[in-house]
Amino acid sequence: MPLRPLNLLAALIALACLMPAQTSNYVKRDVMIPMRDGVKLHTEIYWPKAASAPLPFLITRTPYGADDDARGYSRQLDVYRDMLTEGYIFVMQDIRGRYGSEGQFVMQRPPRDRSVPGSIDEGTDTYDSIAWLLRNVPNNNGRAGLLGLSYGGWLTTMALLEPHPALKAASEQASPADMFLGDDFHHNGAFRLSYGFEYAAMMETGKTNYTFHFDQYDTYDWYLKLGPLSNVNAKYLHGTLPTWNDFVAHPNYDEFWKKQAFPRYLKNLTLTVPNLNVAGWWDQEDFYGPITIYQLLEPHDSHHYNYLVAGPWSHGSWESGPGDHLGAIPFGAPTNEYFRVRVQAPWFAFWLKDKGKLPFTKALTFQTGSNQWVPTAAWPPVAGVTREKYYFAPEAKLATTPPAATATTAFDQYRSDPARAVPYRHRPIEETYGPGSHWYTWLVEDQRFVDSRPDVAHWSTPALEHDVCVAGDIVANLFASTSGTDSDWVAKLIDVYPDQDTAAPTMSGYQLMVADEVFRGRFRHSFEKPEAMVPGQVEPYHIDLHTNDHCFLAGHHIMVQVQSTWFPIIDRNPQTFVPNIFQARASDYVAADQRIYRSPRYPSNVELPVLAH
Ligand code: PG9
Repeated sequence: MPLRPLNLLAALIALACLMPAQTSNYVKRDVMIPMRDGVKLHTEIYWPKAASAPLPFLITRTPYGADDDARGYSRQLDVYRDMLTEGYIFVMQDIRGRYGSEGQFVMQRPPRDRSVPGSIDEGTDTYDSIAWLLRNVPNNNGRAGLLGLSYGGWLTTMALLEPHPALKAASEQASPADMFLGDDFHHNGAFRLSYGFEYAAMMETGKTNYTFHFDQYDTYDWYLKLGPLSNVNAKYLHGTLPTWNDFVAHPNYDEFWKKQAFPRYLKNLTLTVPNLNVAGWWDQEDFYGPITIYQLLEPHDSHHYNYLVAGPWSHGSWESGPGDHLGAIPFGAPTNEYFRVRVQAPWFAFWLKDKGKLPFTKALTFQTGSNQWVPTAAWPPVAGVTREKYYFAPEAKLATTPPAATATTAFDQYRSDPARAVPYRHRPIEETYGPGSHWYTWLVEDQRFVDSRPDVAHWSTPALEHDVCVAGDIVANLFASTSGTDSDWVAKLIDVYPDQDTAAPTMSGYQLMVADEVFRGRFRHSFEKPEAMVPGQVEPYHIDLHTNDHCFLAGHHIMVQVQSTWFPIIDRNPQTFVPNIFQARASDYVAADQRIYRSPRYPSNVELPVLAH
């Protein structure tokens, strides 16, 4: 994640406060550290001038550059602003092939084959860097900590596969875990078009970040006019970006995706390094990742080194600012600061400096709605939780009782037309990381902007008589059919505020999306082997809406929305089955009639882990 304009602004303000008093307290060294294959990585080392005792290293590795200011100090130092006084040797390193480092950049280079002597990956680069730092930087205490956000989180997780013995604490934050199933590039096989295209262009056009030039401010229009995905290479990229070419060549969950995804490597790994997994409930890029990494490591965490923090955050928002709200949603307290000061700083001090005690024992989640931090001994919690189904019912209602026996063929129907795709956020849809972009908070946007569209179906409860708090895994169980031969199903769980919210009038009727996901129908039986759908045939779809911790307060409504386009974050499903959607023709994109069933035989519902009240 490059510094976003919002983050950048916050970073600049913060840095203005830090400078020169704080940053000039550091001696900076710029070095090229040799790796085992001779490639040298550009590294900045910041040593606190006043330090008398030996200090641990705190390392961040990044593909986005250290982003030095006019005085040559990395703006990334701001990430540590609440840890500066503690005393660390801060290290920032450009990964292979990016910014000042030698070698070749490979998007999420898969773990190495250990049987090949001298083979490298991002884990060995971290290992070699730590070894060099221990030997070449005087007055270190022999310990290293590693943390990073998103791509940096993924680099951190990679370093846990073959960790250097001096690595004593790590924190993967918003790391992707599987780019086909749940993170930046696809969700359940549905391609994340705007993100995938813009990110590939940013990373692979040159050695430093590049911004693709759109000739339209509202990229919704641009992507619609683009037409079939084959036009990306035909008109713009001409086969120059390896990552885009990989998207085209690997439309299914094949070895290309599996060998870079974490399940294979983490499912039997016993952590030997304490790791703090950090996730944001409204992370628009990588929420699946940190939760999945935590879950993969949990069954064999015999040293009790696997920890989880989840807060009311967008992607990495916890790194800067107070965090007392996200978009229009207030949290009643500065949650970002809480994390940085009360969790992250003591966490590293404990493991790297033997100071203080750990801030919590296993998992710490921020329960939204009630707006409180809740420590738990295990996540998801089991005690006091019952799985309750809320069934789709006639007249757009959501009911706690299953459909009546008389309702034999009941369904709701809408027409999904790829030519009139539902926007995923308010238009204009600015380029993802462009000026004024609303990318960072789109998951908390008021969903009323689409609820009256004829191609968005919805069901909701009456006003709740008491709070309904959910903690754990949410699933949308849809029974659906299409008149086409391929289809996407997008399910959204929404907290609808009271029609007249006397406590917060401007929030009256607000539709806050709490959980959401897309499922590409062709993969309903297998992500490896897509299959055409049979027109009119009802099929079950169990859509994982992921884990959550949220209270629907008394007076609010629980709503579910279902739609079949979510554009351009998700590419348009042609709704005609073709072997590879990246090679679909314009004529393959057709409108289809979608039915969501709510009969005794096909009781579509959303399943919630409800806490006893
Ligand atoms: N979400 C970004 C990313 C991580 C890993 C691979 C591709 C993209 C990021 O913010 O770094």
